[in-house]
Amino acid sequence: MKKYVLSVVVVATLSFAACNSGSKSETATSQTEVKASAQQDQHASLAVQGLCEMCKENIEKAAKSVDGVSMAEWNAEKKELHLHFDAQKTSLDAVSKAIAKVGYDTDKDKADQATYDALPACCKYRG
Ligand SMILES: [Cu+2]
Repeated sequence: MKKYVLSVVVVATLSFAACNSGSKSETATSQTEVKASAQQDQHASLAVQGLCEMCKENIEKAAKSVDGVSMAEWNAEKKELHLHFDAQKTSLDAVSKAIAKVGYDTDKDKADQATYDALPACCKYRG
């Protein structure tokens, strides 16, 4: 019985020591890493004009072509693009510009007329 109590004390002391020695900085480092990667993964919404399934494809493809974008989903009813991206690699502005470049207006950037004119007839959201 005494031996059991002793070993509990030893284990407790060891784990206490471990918490207060070398492994402390290791724990702190990995916590920082987790926090940093959580901050990098940003979720954002961007208003993007469009009409049909083809628009959806073009918009999502343009968004995903931007390095650092992990998820892009455009909602045709809300005219809204939902994005997940790595803030260390890209920004909402960069994604917005990539989408405007393929012909779709966002609330940040307007597609130029020539690019818009080249869209299929079903995608002429400007009316
Ligand atoms: Cu379309």
